[in-house]
Amino acid sequence: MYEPKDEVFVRSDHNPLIQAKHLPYQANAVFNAAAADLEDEVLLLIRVESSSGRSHLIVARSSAGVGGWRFDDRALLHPSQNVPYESNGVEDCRITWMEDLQAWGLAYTAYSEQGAGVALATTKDFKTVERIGMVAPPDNKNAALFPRKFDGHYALLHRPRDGGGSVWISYSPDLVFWGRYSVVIPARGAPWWDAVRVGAGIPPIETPQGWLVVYHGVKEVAGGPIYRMGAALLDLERPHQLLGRTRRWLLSPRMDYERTGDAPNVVFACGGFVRGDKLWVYYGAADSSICLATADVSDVLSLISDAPDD
Ligand code: BMA
Repeated sequence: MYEPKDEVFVRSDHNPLIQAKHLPYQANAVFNAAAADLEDEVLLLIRVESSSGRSHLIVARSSAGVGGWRFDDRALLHPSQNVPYESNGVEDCRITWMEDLQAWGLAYTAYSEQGAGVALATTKDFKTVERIGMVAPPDNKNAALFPRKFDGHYALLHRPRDGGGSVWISYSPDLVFWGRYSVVIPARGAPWWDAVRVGAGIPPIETPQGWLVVYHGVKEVAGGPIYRMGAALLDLERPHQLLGRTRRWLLSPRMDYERTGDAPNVVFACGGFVRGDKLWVYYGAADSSICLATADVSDVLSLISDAPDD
């Protein structure tokens, strides 16, 4: 298999791990899964786009996190007229273990006739959810909660469409009311790989050096947008401070399954965790499948601190 030499991530030999044909029911596509490491198994909350074009989120489990996926009988979150802000679908969840709540925090894109905004919910068992509500109105996406509080406040990364295409952070005492907005990872401008839009990928991971944030960056070229993956480091106690970011991307669409699909040239991470010294990242490929890539955490951190030139 072709292994690019300029990327620290190693793709699973089993990619693409999950496609629509693996689901027990008919759907257009599966992609952009959140992930939780349950130690004896990996849980993914996968985005399924049905043939109506709307998406729902359903749990899939696998003991090794690679194959043998078992799907729940019904979706955990499904578009419903009872929840007006989700009437056109739920997309691109990120899961964070919230230490003080002893529950999983879900941050996802909630779609309605008014557009796509950021909604939060919690779950303890992945069978039922407690909705917190919409916390950032349209147009806003790519939200991820930090696992702990800062001076008594929760923190959330998100990406308002009109905020310069940059990742913003905000704080809340109760997960409901949010404020103290600031830009934390700016889009870098042309000609960079993360020129026009960036968005948090997997939830922030605490390391001795700072919060490690895997993010996607978009460059618009004549053939359309290219979505790639990089990483940034945020201050441990003041996460609105950017300490560094990779100069180069860490994963770029190269494989056929990343190049070809409903949205070509897309690698888009929503789920991941650290196991031992490895960073596991589940990413959507071309909006048509779910894939896995792993990297040494120390390699990713050194590409942020050393940021080698071209
Ligand atoms: C983004 C989101 C993602 C999608 C990506 C590539 O704006 O809508 O859900 O995977 O575009 O199409």
